[in-house]
Amino acid sequence: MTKIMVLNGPNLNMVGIREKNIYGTMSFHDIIELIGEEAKKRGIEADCRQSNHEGDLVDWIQEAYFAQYDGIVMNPGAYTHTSIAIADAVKAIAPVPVVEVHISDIDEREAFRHISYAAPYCIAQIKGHGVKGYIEAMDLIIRHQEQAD
Ligand code: CA2
Repeated sequence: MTKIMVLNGPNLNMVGIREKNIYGTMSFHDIIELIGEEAKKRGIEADCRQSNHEGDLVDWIQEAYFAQYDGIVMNPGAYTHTSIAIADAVKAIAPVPVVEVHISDIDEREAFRHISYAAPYCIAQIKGHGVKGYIEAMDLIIRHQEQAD
């Protein structure tokens, strides 16, 4: 069975509680439940994780490689704009496909959010599509895997 890791970085557990105008009203718990339901519909497994710690995200990206996951859907939160360690980890696990997701459109926000260190090593970046961006990212990985088969 296709197995995808869904990684979320710092503060994503706060969506739906604060800054609803930017991130929407859906709680993080409900987002994870939705991703699980959509994965089930597609006959795949989504292993969803969230951490406020950069090293956890690096460890999980490496785990996805060693445990032979089929791909990663990743919203690194603010680490998107700061973390060379996460970018290096994504680069290191090639050719495992990684899709970067942002709920908000980072290019329409503050200048410091315009840079993503990991994006050059991802097969795609989805931004500003809200929560459905995670589902689109999952579909991109499924399609990518079908093309490889
Ligand atoms: O748009 C996205 O998905 C982001 O990755 C979300 C990050 C932000 O740092 C990125 O620039 C874009 C923030 C995660 C949620 O942070 C919250 C902060 C306050 C209240 C609720 C959520």
